[in-house]
Amino acid sequence: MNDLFAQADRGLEQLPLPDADVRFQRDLYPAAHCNALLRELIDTTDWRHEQITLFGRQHWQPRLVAVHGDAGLAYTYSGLTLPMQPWTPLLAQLKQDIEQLAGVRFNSVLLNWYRDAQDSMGWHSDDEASLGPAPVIASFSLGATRVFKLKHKTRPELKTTQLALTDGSLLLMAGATQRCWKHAVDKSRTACSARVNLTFRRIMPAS
Ligand SMILES: O=C(O)CCC(=O)C(=O)O
Ligand SMILES: [Mn+2]
Repeated sequence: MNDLFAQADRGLEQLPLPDADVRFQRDLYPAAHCNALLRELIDTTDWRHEQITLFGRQHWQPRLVAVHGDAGLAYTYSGLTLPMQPWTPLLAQLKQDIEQLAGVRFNSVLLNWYRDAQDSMGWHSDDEASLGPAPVIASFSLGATRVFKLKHKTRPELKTTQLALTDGSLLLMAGATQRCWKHAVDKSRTACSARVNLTFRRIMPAS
């Protein structure tokens, strides 16, 4: 596997991936602030443990989730529609800071709480029609570092890439990234503490 982490060490840096626009920045906030954000999000979010249907069978998702966003929007993925909760002051502030870096506006955020090393996310693309053909997705990580893997959908000669998403880091995915690549967060082979990931998105209102 390629490890691009060493190349992405200062500022919002573009990763050298074909058919993709992926940028990475470490340390959006000081560590103490990230720690306070993590605690507050874990303690105050209305977390849900959901079941999804895979190949006709029901499974518990190996993580907890929540969605916040503008009134009137609905977010559906893997056949699951999560209730959209309103912006909290904390999430609205994060959204504003991240919009400045990303240069785009978001109207929703999906939160994932990986409680320990056993929690994970399987291979997928954020390619629901409601996100449009070339969505900009801003992924902000807090807490334990977990490995984010990227795999091209049709070019097996491109090795799976891995990127360590550290506490306080921001990953931007844009352009053809969702159309051409899948991503995943595996279970961790070593014990780890909690991680919360927030993916800010722009959902197109249903017409
Ligand atoms: O936890 C992560 O870094 C990935 C989250 C993700 O892919 C998603 O919410 O769609
Ligand atoms: Mn995703």
